[in-house]
Amino acid sequence: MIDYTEKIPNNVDLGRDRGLQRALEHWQPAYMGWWYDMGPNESHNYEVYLRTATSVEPDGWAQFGYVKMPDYRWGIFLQPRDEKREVNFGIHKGQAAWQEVPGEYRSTLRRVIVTQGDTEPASVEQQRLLGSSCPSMYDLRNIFQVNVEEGRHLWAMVYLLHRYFGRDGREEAESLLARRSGDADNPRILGAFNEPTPDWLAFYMFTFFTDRDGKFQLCALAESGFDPLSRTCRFMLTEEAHHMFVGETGVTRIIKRTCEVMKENKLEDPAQVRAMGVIDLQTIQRYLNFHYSVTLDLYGSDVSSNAASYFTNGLKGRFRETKLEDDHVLSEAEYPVYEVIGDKIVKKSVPALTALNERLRDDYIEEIADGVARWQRVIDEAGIPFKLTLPHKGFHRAIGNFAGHHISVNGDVLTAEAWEKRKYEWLPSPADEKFVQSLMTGRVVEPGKFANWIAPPIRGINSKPLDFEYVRFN
Ligand code: BYC
Repeated sequence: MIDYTEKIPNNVDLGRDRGLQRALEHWQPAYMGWWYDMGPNESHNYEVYLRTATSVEPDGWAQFGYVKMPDYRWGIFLQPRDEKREVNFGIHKGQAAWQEVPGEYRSTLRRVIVTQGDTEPASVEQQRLLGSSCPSMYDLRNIFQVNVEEGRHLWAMVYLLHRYFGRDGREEAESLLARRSGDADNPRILGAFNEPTPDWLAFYMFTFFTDRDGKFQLCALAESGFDPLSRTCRFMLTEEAHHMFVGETGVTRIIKRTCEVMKENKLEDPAQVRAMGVIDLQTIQRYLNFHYSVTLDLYGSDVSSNAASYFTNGLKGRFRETKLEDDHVLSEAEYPVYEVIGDKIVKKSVPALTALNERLRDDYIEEIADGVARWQRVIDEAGIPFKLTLPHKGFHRAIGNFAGHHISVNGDVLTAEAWEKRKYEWLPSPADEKFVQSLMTGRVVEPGKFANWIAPPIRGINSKPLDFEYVRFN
């Protein structure tokens, strides 16, 4: 169970390590300062129907109740330790999992933890203005739930930095509160976390696509031989599931509403669909293309010696590493990657060890394809002849073998001029964004009411009705 009588709720017996407790209690007001500045805008007095973790056991970790977000009990929750756990891959395979950081991997591990930690506050910053254009009280509550849990994920990484990395760790923890999404001088580390999330379609796409990168990266880190990192990530994954749910159902509901309006009014022309105050499927496809492609970049270069050494040294595994049936060392295996040669995309085989970023990206793509197929079903059920597709893996990429090339959604290699001419067939144009935002100029917060451009969800949160007062504005 988690001890909520402590200033910092935790299940790591924090009180026994006074130095660590003091260091974290020192970081806590800085975190709160960041939350007041960069957390959801104008929300500090709202009472929000939130879930809070009460236990890390799979059954019954959540308790629901009204909380003012600055009073949310951010804390440190690790999955219980398995005394028998081993390093399951790489050159240390078969050794007991490490409870302290091996000296030779200290800077690498710190870097991975900082990179992970940096994404969490970044996403809160990206979403901070969305409350003022929410489509319903239900959705407003959901974005706040996502935001407080991203805050907790930051706490999770900061705990590891403070507990295991001494002074450098404490400095990194401070820097996590100093960088800002999109800042010209001090941006967040990874590309996608510096892109704006200007509207709710972008928010749902982000939580579907980018939070799912979170899932896959956390799964890979949950395999780590560094046991505290593994245990932290395992608990974070239980929270991540809700974020992806918000994204998947959010887009589903937008598609559903558009399809209803198209069917009722027998419309297909996007301009006529827009005139009815809903988002045309073509625009949804362009948002999908954008969020998919910037998220693919988050997996890093197709061929990466960093990724090879993370794996070889037992720091970061593959997706579901222990379920895979091979030697878990990858000394002989090969893996296909793609590169652009002239005006062609060519497949080539490289040592699997160097292609681990690409492999994780491919695992991710498989899961994404299933989600997009579920969206497609909504369109098919409405009998509308429109096909949502995933663009080619090389489309609109800024990291890896496709960076610097212009690849169409179908995988054609284009000249810079051809790309410039056609890019807004595939990516949201300023006019598309302007249109989407024109639907979201104010917030809809009457209990049970939903904006015209989105269908209500099938059910409420924690079995509450849809017209439940999920947020009290005071
Ligand atoms: N943008 O060898 P490479 C989440 C850099 S999301 C900018 O390919 P590596 C969440 C790279 O840092 C999950 N730079 O990279 C979701 C390196 O820099 P240096 C986040 C990039 O190391 C929603 C250089 O390029 N977690 O949790 O194999 C809401 C060479 O690259 C990018 C993690 O990512 C980029 N996209 O792999 C809230 C897990 N990609 O050393 C939260 C931790 C690469 O040359 N991170 N670079 O200066 C990692 O495991 C790895 O750092 C990466 C990159 C997979 C990201």
